Amino acid sequence: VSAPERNELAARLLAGERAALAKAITLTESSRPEHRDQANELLDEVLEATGHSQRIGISGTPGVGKSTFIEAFGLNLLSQGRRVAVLAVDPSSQTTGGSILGDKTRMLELNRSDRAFIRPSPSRGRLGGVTVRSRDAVLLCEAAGYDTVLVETVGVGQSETAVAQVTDLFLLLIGPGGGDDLQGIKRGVMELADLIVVNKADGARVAEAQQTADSYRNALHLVRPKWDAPTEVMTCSALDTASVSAVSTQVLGTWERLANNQSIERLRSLQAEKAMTAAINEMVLATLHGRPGYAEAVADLQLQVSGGRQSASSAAAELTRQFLSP
Ligand SMILES: Nc1nc2c(ncn2[C@@H]2O[C@H](COP(=O)(O)OP(=O)(O)OP(=O)(O)O)[C@@H](O)[C@H]2O)c(=O)[nH]1
Ligand SMILES: [Mg+2]
Repeated sequence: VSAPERNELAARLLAGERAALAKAITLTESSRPEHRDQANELLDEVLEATGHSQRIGISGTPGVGKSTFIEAFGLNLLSQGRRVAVLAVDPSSQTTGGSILGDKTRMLELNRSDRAFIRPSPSRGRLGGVTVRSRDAVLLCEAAGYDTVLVETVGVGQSETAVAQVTDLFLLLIGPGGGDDLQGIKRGVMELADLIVVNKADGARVAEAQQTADSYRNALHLVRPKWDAPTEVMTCSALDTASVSAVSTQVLGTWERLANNQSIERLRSLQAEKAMTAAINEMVLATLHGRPGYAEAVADLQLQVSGGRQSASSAAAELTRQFLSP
């Protein structure tokens, strides 16, 4: 897009036009450097209109009910007069992308509202890249006037960290049952969570869900609280709107409290600094890969290194000297 086109795109974005938002996000996701440059200019142009939303990360293992929960949560937020954006981050399934593709059809009711925006994010398989791009997408949603941005990821370990880096609060969904071994959820992921929701607490599984919630409450005694209060554990069912509404109240209440004592502001400043570092790393790598002869030189040196004829650090130093020096 040309400069006047970009200005027009910025204007439409700021006016809250969904097609403009979708187009802007596509620009940030492009692998073409000129698109990235345009996206960066666009971001700077609308940056003043960002920052006002609640940024909420939602994660959980496949099938735990993330998409269903997000639709119910999203509808609750809409009923409060809010505008809701849903972004999906999927660094794991770069070949299939199945779960995310299904989401627009799964979140049917949410998708129907003109105050909701659902973006199934393409995956790139590179976590650093995912963080930078997701961050840009969150900012663009805010510029378009969405006042809650939900960022969904499937729990595969590292993707949670990526999502936690672009959101204010992080919800971990877990299934009822298997509370004793804590469902193999890694301690690091529990430490990221601001709220643990034991999902599918309905029908015959209500008691089981309560027990699971209790085991998590106990386990959380061993985890250092992220904020000034211990991490909450709640049960919830997408079939029970009252329970979804209770989670929503808890999330928004926590956000409000952390915003009032400047915790959100501090967190976001740190995130922005880290994002810059991640973007630099990404750009340096991209620059290296774009240099003629780089791939061949890496292949040659890899043989030296794997054959024990040169140390990894000396090979890396040689490469960067050769391809990055002015
Ligand atoms: N009983 C019950 N079933 C639920 C609930 N939430 C989701 N389900 C069911 O659980 C299955 C998985 O739900 P999804 O929302 O697709 O789960 P997901 O975590 O998004 O799954 P992936 O995207 O594949 O990782 C579906 O069959 C849902 O109907 C709930 O609160 N109660
Ligand atoms: Mg899903």
